Amino acid sequence: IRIESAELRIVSLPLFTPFVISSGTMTAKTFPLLVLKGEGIEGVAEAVMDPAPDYLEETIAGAMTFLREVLLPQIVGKRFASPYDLQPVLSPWRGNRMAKAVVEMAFWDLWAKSLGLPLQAALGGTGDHVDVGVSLGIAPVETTLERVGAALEQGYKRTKLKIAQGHDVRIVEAVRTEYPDIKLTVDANTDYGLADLPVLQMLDDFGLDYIEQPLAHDDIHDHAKVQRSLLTAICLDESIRSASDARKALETGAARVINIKVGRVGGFAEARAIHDTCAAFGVPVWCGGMLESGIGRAHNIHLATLANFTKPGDTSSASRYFERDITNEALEAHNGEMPVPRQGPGIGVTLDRAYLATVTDHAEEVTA
Ligand code: OSB
Ligand code: MG
Repeated sequence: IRIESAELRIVSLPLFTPFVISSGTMTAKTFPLLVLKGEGIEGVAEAVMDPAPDYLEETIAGAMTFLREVLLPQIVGKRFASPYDLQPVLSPWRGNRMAKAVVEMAFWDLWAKSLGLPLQAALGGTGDHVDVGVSLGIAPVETTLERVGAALEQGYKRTKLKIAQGHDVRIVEAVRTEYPDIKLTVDANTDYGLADLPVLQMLDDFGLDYIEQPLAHDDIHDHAKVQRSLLTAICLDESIRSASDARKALETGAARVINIKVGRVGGFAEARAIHDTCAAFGVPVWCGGMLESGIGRAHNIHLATLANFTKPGDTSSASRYFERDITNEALEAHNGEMPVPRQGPGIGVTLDRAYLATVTDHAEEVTA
């Protein structure tokens, strides 16, 4: 396929309620959106970096420059037979996996559409839905209990509580006391250190399915130390950027579960390699999220149909976050099952161009 042009936007969707995690608060979801065009087909993807480098190092401003000045000029006007042919363009550059991912993911959508296949089939996934749970931001105990109750009423299959220093044992204990049997997890988004081992060990009393990313974003070694002193499984998110990271984490016993976000790891080729590495170790994975719009959610759902995604993912209904989405198709879960979008081949959702225009902060075109 020859890429004839690229449309690059910054889109901002207001959130119903601020989403609070240990590393920051989001009041709107702002993201770069990329459309690759070729042979009468459009491939679409969104990037997951934030305006500020709070979750990982990349920023929207940095990514826009890197995309506009480096990556897109090497792609527009060129022909690529498959997503793997993008690797020579992407792999020479250090880091910047979120920026690389948006290019690779948009091309996967374009390529699957050119083959007339759902993205899921091009990736090797099966099934018509994926199991999902909710991720609940940091809030007072009462609010959290209400949110847990609402999520359970809607049938979500797992409840993940965001925790931070001083907002951990108390909140988990309150939820566990009210709901003794639910599948419960916590996500610290790197808020703890080795010195906090006693607090993490207290969490062992609550039958959590896993504790997500307790320590630093760039640290696998100390997670291995902590995992040896915990009964509860550690799940790594921020620390896993590649299949090589996954191998190191699993060889050293730093985690027993891995959260894969295709937008964090550089795209589907790397996401699948991580998935396969974990399968080889007998370690389950699940599909994380970054409060994506319908475009990124669709990518996540297709990925989560691969065989080793055996734990419920974070792709809950878009209506929990947004008044209105930029896709024509609503991505809504029922009883904790999110249907695989199948409005045509590729990601199976289409852009609502009229609404997109009203939530676009910036738009530019890259041509050959
Ligand atoms: O760590 O998984 C995370 C949202 C923003 C940044 C980091 C994370 C999250 C989530 C939300 O937990 C998951 C979602 O609903 O998309
Ligand atoms: Mg996380």
